[in-house]
Amino acid sequence: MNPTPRLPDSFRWGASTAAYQIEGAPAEDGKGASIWDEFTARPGVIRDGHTGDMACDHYHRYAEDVALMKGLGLDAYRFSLSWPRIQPSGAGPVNVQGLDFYDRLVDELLANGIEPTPTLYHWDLPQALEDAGGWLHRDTAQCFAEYAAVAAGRLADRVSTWITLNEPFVHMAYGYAFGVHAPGRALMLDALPVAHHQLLGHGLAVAALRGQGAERVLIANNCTPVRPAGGSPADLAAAEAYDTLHNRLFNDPLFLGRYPDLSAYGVGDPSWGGVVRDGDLAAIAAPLDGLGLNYYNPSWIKAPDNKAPDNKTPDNKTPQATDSGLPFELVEPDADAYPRTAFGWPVVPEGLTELLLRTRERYGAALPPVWITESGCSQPDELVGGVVDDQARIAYLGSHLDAVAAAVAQGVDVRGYFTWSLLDNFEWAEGYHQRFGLVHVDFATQVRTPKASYAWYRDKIAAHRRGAAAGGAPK
Ligand code: IFM
Repeated sequence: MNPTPRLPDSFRWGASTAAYQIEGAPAEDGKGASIWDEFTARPGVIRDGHTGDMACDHYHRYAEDVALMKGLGLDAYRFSLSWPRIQPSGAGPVNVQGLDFYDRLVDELLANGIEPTPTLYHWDLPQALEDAGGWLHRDTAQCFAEYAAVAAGRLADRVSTWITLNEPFVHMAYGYAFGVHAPGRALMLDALPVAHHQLLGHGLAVAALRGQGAERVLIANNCTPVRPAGGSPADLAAAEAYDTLHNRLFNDPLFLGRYPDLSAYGVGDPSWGGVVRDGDLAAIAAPLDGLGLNYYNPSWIKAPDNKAPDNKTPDNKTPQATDSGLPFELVEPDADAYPRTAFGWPVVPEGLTELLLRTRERYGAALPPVWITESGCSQPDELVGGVVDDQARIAYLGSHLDAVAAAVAQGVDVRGYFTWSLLDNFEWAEGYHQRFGLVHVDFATQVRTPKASYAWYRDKIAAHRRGAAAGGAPK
């Protein structure tokens, strides 16, 4: 029997969060409104009317949270900067107090031996920019680059690794196409310019970050291995179309310098009707130091039925394409085929190996080193007698780390793993109903309780380091 492959000795261990999901303090110290502040105030859009107004109160409790990270022995912490905390209207005047907060956080991390790894944009666009057209508008890309320069101008003396965008696919699809996330626009295929303007913003931000001395720049794309639900030509074509929209649209321009064929979406013209301008693809394809991959599960795809539209989004899933004009339909695997998370998402660790191998196969030498920038699961965690015994999360993390090791053994250059998430937090349309953290948060009292998975991850990291120091990391 082959032993389970090892992770490289130099493998980096991390955890991820995002500003709106943990910070709270939505209007403190000069912060401007974001689209999530505005969206969550609308009745009926978030389960039980939850908002991120308090979240984990990380804005005030960051030192306690860094101590939790230190207890884990993290190498790196991935968090996001709130753009409207730094630039309240998204352009022009800078809010120095906002930068001061991230300055304190960065210093606290460094003092505890943890590498700060900020993401510039995790979906909390300044509301003022949304009012001017948001990511449908090309100028937002330029504003994003200016904000990147401001953030790096203050922090790049201590921050080496920067991530531009988080999951531009999800932001386009949920925020602008289906309207179940902020800014709540339901434009379906008319949301496509959001993809290009985010990617253009990314490319312009890469240059801005490097201009301020950033050493390493990545993007974090949410990717999924696409599996046709059946073997018919129609199912295979639908799977291709979904792969194009979810994965290739956001990776091809970075690593191939061109967009994939979007004819399945009625886009025949390479300029997308004037959206993609001369020079844009060169800017987007600026060399990167790494690709961040956020992985949760594969997608099973079949050819669309021509049935009535179903815009329900029960489990934070992409709404079904029906007579909406989309050339695919998402289907669920058999109920008993895989374990499920509390969200109902299938647990498919081998899908992560598959994703890494497919990504390497598609981009070959153009693919930079990969970091898993999110991987984790929501579970029905309960605090009983001061303990959260989240064995399902432990199994999830262990199997997904093994899946990374399997890809590494087949030659994929994976440098690190950030679990989602450090803390239970505000899970977007689901409010506080889905818990993803290694640390349980009581949202009424803000008491943090490390779960069993926290101790497991800590021990896993320590064992890996011991093995590396002894000349070969154990599994
Ligand atoms: O909580 C989110 C995160 O903000 C982006 N990636 C997926 C996570 C779980 O849904």
